[in-house]
Amino acid sequence: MAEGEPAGAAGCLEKAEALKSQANEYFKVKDYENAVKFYSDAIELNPDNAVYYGNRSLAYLRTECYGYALSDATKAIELDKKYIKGYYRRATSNMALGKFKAALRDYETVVKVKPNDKDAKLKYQECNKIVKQKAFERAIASDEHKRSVVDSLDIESMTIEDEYIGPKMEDGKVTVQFMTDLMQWYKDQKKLHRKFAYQILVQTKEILAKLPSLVETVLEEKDKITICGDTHGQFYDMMNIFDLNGLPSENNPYIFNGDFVDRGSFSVEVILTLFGFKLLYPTHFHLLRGNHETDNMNQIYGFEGEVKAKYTAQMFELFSEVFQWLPLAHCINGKVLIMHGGLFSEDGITLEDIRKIDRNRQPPDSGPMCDLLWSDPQPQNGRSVSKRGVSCQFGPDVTNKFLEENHLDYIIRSHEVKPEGYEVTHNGKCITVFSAPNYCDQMGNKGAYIHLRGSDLKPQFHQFPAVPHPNVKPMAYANSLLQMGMM
Ligand SMILES: [Mn+2]
Repeated sequence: MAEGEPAGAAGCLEKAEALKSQANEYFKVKDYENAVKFYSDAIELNPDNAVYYGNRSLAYLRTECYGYALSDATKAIELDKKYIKGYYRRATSNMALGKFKAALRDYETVVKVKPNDKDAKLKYQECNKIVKQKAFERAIASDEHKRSVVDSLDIESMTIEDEYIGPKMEDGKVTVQFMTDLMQWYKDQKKLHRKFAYQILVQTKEILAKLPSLVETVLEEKDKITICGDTHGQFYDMMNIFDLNGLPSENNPYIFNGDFVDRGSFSVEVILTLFGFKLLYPTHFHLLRGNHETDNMNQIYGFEGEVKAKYTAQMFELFSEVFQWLPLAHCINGKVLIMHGGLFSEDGITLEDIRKIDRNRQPPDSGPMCDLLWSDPQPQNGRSVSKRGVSCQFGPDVTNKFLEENHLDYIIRSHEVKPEGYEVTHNGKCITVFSAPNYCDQMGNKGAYIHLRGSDLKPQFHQFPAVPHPNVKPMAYANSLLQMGMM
């Protein structure tokens, strides 16, 4: 404290420091919401301390608010050009947003400032590798039509070794027996033979490619359907859903609302089980695309690494092709619309616009396809900049207008972890459901799924706790630059 400064200001700075310490305590026990709140209070009292922004940026990173994390890190650097953590955090935010070149610039700065720092050098090299690989991928992608992996596969000639005692498809078909065996096999941490994995992928691609971008189904008076949110590679929790709610069947239909893979380290098990059920019950088991069924996300959040570890890079490419055919939205009885993210950055989008989306691609940076996968609701009216740095946040007035114009009752979306596993907002018109309990082994949230009955289409919520899983940590296959501890 400089001498002669008024006591009031000193008191203010002291108070800000106390708030920061409190925020740090919340951060330590992973209460990121309160951490953000207290860092924000500290910033209000003293807006010139780079550390407050740097710390809040980290709390935002942990809650996947990459847009906010990015702007806080930028502010921290503005306030203190020598604040190294600011550069790390901005780089991490950019990595998470798939902006690898921007991330590289920050790692470069750190290496220049701290030439003897081994960790900084390692991160720089790792990021540089990704930037070069991306440039290479762009170069080959421009060669006219990309050939499908399917054309270069010779599944028939893949032999099943005598030692293999795992589940077997029958005449190339998924059966109830195969699915039962597969789930047990996976619970025992065994690997499905690559021949069957490829068969599942090729057949799933064929089925999905025939579906429209907006799937429309009818739920009869007496029927019930179960809607699940994000599962994120938490295979054992997904098995628990089937234990509690029954296996999928024609009498027990399901919708899984995207984000099947990444983060959780049993993503291969989750996705091949889901695809298996899609093949077994094509009209009673529905899958929608999430923002994690995309190349950018899979590259950093673990799925690509996991497929390469358990199978091959070629198989990952085929997964990517299949993901591109996942439908983007599902409408039940013309009244309930389901999508992974939410509504749109502009007014006037109709169901017909969704039907017309040419979805067989990586999602663009903006527009209706991007919004369906990425947007979030907000409590205040209107729209605002997304905390994630992609798409937008939409208010209750936006939801009302969209529902009225399209003669819908309400929307169900996923995409955000909620303490209770679900959340009802926008006067009951916007429902969030999330089915990965204790997300990433650290959020302490419940999971939930929703029952809808044809008779009234009223959502009934069912919550469930996390179950134990074998000792493979979440993010075990993720890019090292993003692994939790390194942030
Ligand atoms: Mn998501």
